[in-house]
Amino acid sequence: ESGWRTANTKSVQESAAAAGVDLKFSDAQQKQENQIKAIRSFIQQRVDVIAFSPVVETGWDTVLQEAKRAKIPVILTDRSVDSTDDTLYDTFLGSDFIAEGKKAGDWLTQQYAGNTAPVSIVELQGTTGAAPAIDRKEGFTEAIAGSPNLKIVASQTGDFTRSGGKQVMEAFLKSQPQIDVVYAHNDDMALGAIEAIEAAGKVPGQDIKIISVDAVKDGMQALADGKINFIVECNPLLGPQLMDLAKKVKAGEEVPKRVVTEETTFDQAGAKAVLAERQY
Ligand code: GYE
Repeated sequence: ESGWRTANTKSVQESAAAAGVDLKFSDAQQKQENQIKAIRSFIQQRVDVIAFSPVVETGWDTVLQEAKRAKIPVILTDRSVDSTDDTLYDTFLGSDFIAEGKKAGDWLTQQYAGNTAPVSIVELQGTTGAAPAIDRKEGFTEAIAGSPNLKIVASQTGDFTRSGGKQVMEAFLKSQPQIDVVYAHNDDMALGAIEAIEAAGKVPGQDIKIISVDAVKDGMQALADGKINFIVECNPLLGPQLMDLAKKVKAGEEVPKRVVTEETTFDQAGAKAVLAERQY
């Protein structure tokens, strides 16, 4: 689905090998029904711990109750669920997506501080119903609420993919009389938007400013090249912490209910400075 997902998967697989953990890995191809099938299969195999990244927030209580009845601890990684019963999982390891959206909105607000001219923003949302899509929208909207000239004039899901971002941006370029800023919920959609903007004869990063989230290699390259203006990092390297948490829950040790990933932000100068050392 994205550069982020590839890096996250690699981190989990490499960390399992390094930790001597026997990892059974299932790629659900972005489908909830496949995730549920895989969880049921892991329950039948009587694994020690189940960890997964819920593709959407809703619809998990039944299968998580089955894991609980089988006395198999569950770790939510990357994304969370909307279950009101938090005994259905031992811990949630992942980013604070509302904070990520707020960082994006705060940067934009600073860029236009003191201006009163209208600024038209189009938003490329992540997968419909996914925690990062819901929360990044909430954080961004909250952050720009104090600047009435900053307006989201169009918002649509590009499903976190490059092709989705390109298709939606092509439609926005046709339907919107004026676009000043793109807010993309991930780098892959921002990179798709760049293709559409350039095909329309406009200069990304100049004619249309772009803010994105993730800071994967291709996104950071576009930022260093001036095609993106600001990226909020979403760290995919959850593997080491996941293996540590898995060993603790297997051993019956107490773990925090929430483990928040550490991450930062990058402007164009910042990207140039770190590009060579980025791991993903
Ligand atoms: O930002 C995006 C991927 O769940 C935080 O999923 C993750 C998001 C990430 O599609 O690139």
